[in-house]
Amino acid sequence: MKETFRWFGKSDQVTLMDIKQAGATGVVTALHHISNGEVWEVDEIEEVKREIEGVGLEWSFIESIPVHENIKLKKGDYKKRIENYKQSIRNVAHCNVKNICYNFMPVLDWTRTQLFWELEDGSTALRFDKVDMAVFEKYIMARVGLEKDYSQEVLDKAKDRFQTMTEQDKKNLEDSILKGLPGTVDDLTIPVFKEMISEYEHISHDDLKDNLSYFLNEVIPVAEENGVVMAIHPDDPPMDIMGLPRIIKSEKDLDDLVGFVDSPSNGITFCTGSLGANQNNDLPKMIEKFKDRIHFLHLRNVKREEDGSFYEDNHLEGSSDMYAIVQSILRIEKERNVVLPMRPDHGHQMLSDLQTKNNYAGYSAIGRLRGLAELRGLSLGISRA
Ligand code: DNO
Repeated sequence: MKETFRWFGKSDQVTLMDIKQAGATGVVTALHHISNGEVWEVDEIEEVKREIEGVGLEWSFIESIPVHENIKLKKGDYKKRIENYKQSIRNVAHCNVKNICYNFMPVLDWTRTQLFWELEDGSTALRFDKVDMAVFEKYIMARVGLEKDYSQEVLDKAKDRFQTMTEQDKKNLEDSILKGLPGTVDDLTIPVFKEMISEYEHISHDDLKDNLSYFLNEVIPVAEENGVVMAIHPDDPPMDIMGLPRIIKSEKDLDDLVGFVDSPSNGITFCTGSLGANQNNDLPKMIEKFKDRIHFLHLRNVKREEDGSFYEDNHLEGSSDMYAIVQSILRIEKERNVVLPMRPDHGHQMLSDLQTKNNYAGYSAIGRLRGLAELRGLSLGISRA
């Protein structure tokens, strides 16, 4: 595996030199300042590339070129937005950056309810708590019809929890869900969020899959022509939330995806944390099955709880068998004769991370360094054994 680290650009407290010291050789980043749906211009791409290469690193993967909501909804100016996307593909290819990660999650990108959840050892982790989610939906955003998406037990617990919450707790929960997470496209307020969600009222899972298929049939030929691979990121968490359809959560969904366009350019970002939060996903089996389409790896481990909650555990602990996962990855790399870019996905806040202000949640320096070092050791151990 090629070791990479995500970098959020100049505003990131983790610098390119830090990434070098972590032992990574590749960087994963995006033009975070460009509005969703606009064209990425060559000079802007080149500037970031120069900066990365200036310290002797490589821009291994773009994460992400986001997909405009109108494309997901197939409405309004979606055709223009798709043309813009095609132009961005041509432009990044022109600059010789040929790997693009994207997702097709409606309205929200990844979602957590707690960004700094304290663990027994004093470090903090990201957490998705089903009861907190129910509190948010019922008492903070007042979503009509949410009851059918939760068990009575969770709803009862949500009622009790809400009564004990301070105003600050409520604000923290709202911010965690709507504006806390790095890499997401927009910070949202409740009214805007509600309006965006209402656009999906009549969009079923199948409709959204049709819209994804349409988008891919438009852009994949351009990607192919330019030697670019597209790698979809699975939905995180891998379940419908807030009544929104989520369509990339399981083996069946990935089967559908690869069938939309039969091309190696129509690929997958295999995120073991996102897919691992669904207990029905057999990750090593899925790696084998989709081996020709996996272009990018996000390695992390979640600890699943009975009611659908989970938290992000240390990379080698948690509910997924990281040994079996890395073994499968090394096997497919050998078979395909490729080296796949991998990034240690997220990490706890620990040691000096805990003193750093304005950290990007999940993207701490030391926590990810620990994850990367553990994964590096695991991989070396397996390949030498
Ligand atoms: C979270 C990330 C996601 C990912 C996008 C890809 O840490 O893995 O935000 O970048 O979903 O488009």
